[in-house]
Amino acid sequence: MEEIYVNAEYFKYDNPIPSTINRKGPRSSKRSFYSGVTLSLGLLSVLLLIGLITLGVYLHDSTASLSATSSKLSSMTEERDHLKANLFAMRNNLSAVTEERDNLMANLSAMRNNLSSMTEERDHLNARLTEKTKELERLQSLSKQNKACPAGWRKLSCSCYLLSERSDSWDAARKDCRDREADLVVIDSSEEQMFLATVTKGNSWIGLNDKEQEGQWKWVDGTPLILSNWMTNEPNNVGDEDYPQWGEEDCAHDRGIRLWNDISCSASFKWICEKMP
Ligand code: MFU
Ligand code: CA
Repeated sequence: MEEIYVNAEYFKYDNPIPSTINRKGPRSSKRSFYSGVTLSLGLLSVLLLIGLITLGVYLHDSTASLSATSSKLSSMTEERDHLKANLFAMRNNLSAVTEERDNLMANLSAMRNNLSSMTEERDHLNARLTEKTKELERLQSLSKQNKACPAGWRKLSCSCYLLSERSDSWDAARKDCRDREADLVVIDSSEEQMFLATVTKGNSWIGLNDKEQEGQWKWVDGTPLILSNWMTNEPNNVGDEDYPQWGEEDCAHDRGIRLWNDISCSASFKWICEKMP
C-alpha cells in the first residue's frame, strides 16, 4: 500500500500531466477503475451478504422442515414396521385359515360322499326290507292257514279252541289258558259263536268282563264289545242289587246255547281257551 502511495506521489510531483493528454488522463481512469472495483466489490459483498442471509434463512427453514420430515419419516417407518408385522401375522393367519378351510372342504367332500353312499345303501335296504316284509306276511299267512292245532284242540279258521276238563273261577280259567299260550275265547263272529256251540253244551267262561268299569264290557284282547249275544235281560249285575248272594257280576259266561250271562267272577265253570296254531 505504501508503495502505491509512493507511486502516487511520484505521479503527483515528478510527472506532471502533459498538456497534450486528456485532462482525465491515466490517473483519473485508474481512480474510476478502482472506484468501480470498490463499488462492484461492495455490491458483491452486499449481494453475498443477502445471499448468505437468504441461505441462512433457507437453511434454517430447511433444517426445521428436515427435522419435521425426519420425525415424520421415523413415525411412518415405525408405522410401516407395525403394519409389516401385522401383515406378516395376517399372512400366517390366512395361511392357517386357508389350510383349515381346505381340510374342512376335504372333510365335507368325504362326508358328502359318505352320505351319498349311505343314502343309496339305506334306500337299497329299505327296498329289501319292504320286499322281505311282504314275503314274511305272505309266509305268516300261509303258515297260519296251514298250521295244524295241537292235539285235543279244535280248529276254526285261524284259531284253535280247547274246552277245559275241570271247572274253576274266571281268573283261574284265564290263567290256565295263558299257561297253554292261549287266552279265554274272544267271540267276534257269529260263525265262531255257532262253532262254540259244538265245542260245549254247558256253561263255560268266555274272555269277557267289566271288572275295570261297571257296564263297560271288554274282551281279554282289549277289544270292545261289538257283536253281543246276551240272554234277554242280561247283563243285569243282579248280585249287586236284588240278589246280594250272587255277588257283583263282572264276568261273562256262555250258557252253551249261544247266549251269555254276567255272573260273579268267583263262580265255577268250565272254560274255552283260544289260540293261534
Ligand atoms: C239270573 C242271572 C244271574 C244268575 C242267576 C242265577 O239272575 O242274571 O247272573 O245267573 O240268574 C236272576
Ligand atoms: Ca246276570
